[in-house]
Order: sequence, then C-alpha cells, then structure tokens
Amino acid sequence: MLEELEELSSYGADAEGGVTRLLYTDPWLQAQRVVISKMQQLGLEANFDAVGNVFGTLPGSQPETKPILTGSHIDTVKNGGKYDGAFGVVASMMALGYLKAAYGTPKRTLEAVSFCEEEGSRFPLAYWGSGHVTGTRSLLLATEIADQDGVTLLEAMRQAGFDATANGQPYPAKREFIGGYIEIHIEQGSILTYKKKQIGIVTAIVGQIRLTVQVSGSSNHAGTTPMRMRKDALAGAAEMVAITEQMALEAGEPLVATVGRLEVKRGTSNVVPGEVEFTLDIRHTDEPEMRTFCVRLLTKLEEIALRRGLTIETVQNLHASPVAMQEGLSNAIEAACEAAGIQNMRLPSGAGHDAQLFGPLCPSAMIFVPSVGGISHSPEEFTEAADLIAGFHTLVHVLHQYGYG
Ligand code: HGY
Ligand code: MN
Ligand code: MN
Ligand code: MN
Repeated sequence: MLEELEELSSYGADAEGGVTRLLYTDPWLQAQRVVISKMQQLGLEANFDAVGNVFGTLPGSQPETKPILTGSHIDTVKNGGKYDGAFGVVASMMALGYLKAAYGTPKRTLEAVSFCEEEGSRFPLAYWGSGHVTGTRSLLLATEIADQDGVTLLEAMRQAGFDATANGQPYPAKREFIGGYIEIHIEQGSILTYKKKQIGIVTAIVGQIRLTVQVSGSSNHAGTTPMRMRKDALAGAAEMVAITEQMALEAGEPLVATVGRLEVKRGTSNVVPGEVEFTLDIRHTDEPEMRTFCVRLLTKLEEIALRRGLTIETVQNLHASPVAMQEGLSNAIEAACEAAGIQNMRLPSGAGHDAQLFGPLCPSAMIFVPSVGGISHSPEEFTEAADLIAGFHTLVHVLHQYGYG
C-alpha cells in the first residue's frame, strides 16, 4: 500500500515537494489510469464512468443485494499532500484485492471508487465526482463554471476524453441501489494525535458554504488620485478579509471562515486597484448557525462596500449541509477496532468528504487515521505507516463483515 501511495504521488508531483493533481489535467488522467491498472491487477473489474470516476468491482454471488462502495478522491488541492484522498483510493482497492484473494467471491458486490474530483481546486465547485454518482451535480453546471483560465468544466471534461454520456444517452448518473458507503481518510486535524488514538470514527461531517466575492471600485492613477477620492477595491477587500476573521473569532468554534484566494485584477504597482476577487469558505456543524453567520457576514461586507463607494457581487459555488454518519456502520468500525485492540474515538470532521454526499442516500461512515501535526493541504502532510496499516485492517474487517457476512 505504501509503495502504491508513493507511486500515485509522483503524478502531479510539483516543484515545491507537494502534489498538484487538478481535475481533468494530465497528471490527474495518468493517476486514474494507474488506479485502473492496479485494480485490474488486484482482480477487480475496473473502468472509468462517463465523467472520469473509476470503479473497481468485486462482483458478489447475490447481485440482488445492494453493493457496498468504498473509496475517496484522486484530485488534490494545489501543492497538496500525498495522502488526502489518495490514501482512501489505494486502501479501498487493496482491501478488495485482499478480500478476493483471501475469501473469494463475496455475497454482496463490493466496489472501490476513485472519485474524479472532491476538492473544488480547479473549478469553483466541489464534489463533481461523487455528486455525479449521488445525482446532486447537473451537467448544466459543467457548461456554466470555468477555471481561472476560462476553460469550462465541460470543455475540460471533453478534452480529457469524457462526455458524460453513455452510448449517446445522458449518462444515468444517480445510483439509488447502494447498500452503504465507507470512506477511509486522513484526519487532517490533530485530535487523534492529541488524544493518542490510532483510529477515528467520524460522527458527522461539517457543513460548508463556498462563495466568490467580486469587489469593484475604480482603478486610477496612484500618483494623482488623492486618498479621499479613491474607490480602492483592494483596500476595501482587505477590510472585508479582516472583518471575516474578526466575526469568525467572535462567533467561536466550531465555526470557521477562510479567505483562501484573493486576486487583484490587472494589479499594477502604480494603479489604484479597481477590481478584486476573493473566495469565502464558511463551515459549521449546525446548518442554521452556518446560514445565519453567512448572512451576517455578507451584510457587513455590503456595509463596508457602501461606505467606500465600492460595489460587491457574491456568487455561491457550494452549499453542502452537515451530515451525520450512520450509527450501524460506525458501530461496526468501532467493533473492528476493539477486536483488534486499536485505540479509537468518535469525532466530527471539520473537512468535507465525499461521504457527505452519500450520507443522505445510504448508510455512510468514515474511518480516520491520524495526521502528524494535524497538517494537511500541504506538502508537509504525513501519516505514520503503522497508522495507515491499522486503518487498512479496520477497513478490511468491516468490508469482510458486510461483504461476506
Ligand atoms: O476542503 C475540504 O474540506 C476537503 O479537503 N475537500
Ligand atoms: Mn479529502
Ligand atoms: Mn482535501
Ligand atoms: Mn473525501
């Protein structure tokens, strides 16, 4: 498993020692192709679906029983780590390979899946892959959203060889007939380390609202425009970023709000900035609290713009509600840990995951393994081999119980 993880991280390895594997780019396509060939070597029936997800199937003897899916995502953030998503993809396919070799045909079909995209790191939309399978992403969206070079998701998808149809018919994306979804993933936080536990059993996944904010003022000469006569979009945006942090601090945990990207359009040192775009990522475990904070914050940003003679326009790119993981599957994970003497605990996830989209559809659960220093979305991301292996064995145990029991 460790070798496969290392190999996968070479696809998209960037100059800063991280991994950048953005949806439908060459490193992404090469990595998905490697996943397919590994799955085939493990004896799974593997192929792409119509938008670029990869499924590796271990057919069961009772096709009338609903299959269990297990997997994660293959895309990464820019300059990310080698474990976020990829560990779940590798562990899932190797778990099915191990079960096939050790126990033969399961009763229930088991499917390992490598979702094409979860991060929303190239396009202002997350969960394109799992959203397709759970029927929560329309193809219309693919024509409407574009990356920072203006390439639409649909164009990028087609350039990578996917057209979201099967034999010319709009691909019947949504799958209703799923018995359960299990995702193993790095914690991306430091609770497990702090509590000295090797496995985390996720209780709920945080809700997320992601927006893009356009701030417009008027660009002007930096030398001849008196300070009081400026409509400086960057100074305004800077005040908005500061108020975002201040309001989030005042709201207190578990609310978090982040401005991850800020761009001065046509920025030049001797021009008063006229156009600025920045992103907002707001999260909370409670839906009403998340919505209320979002409304309060946007109202505040409007006030700042008004006072400064600026205008702002916000576009909501993502609204993912908080989702509880299923008790039955979670208890099975806990029992597997107890049987193996693995120290474990229940905890919420502050990161979003594909399991968030399966939660409303079918019994879903997540297994976490510790992130050293709680670091993720960074080349410093690291998990000890012993913890990866403990997670893997726990996943195998639960899949064996549901697949062969
Ligand atoms: O942003 C997240 O929470 C996840 O890593 N996509
Ligand atoms: Mn992830
Ligand atoms: Mn991530
Ligand atoms: Mn995930």
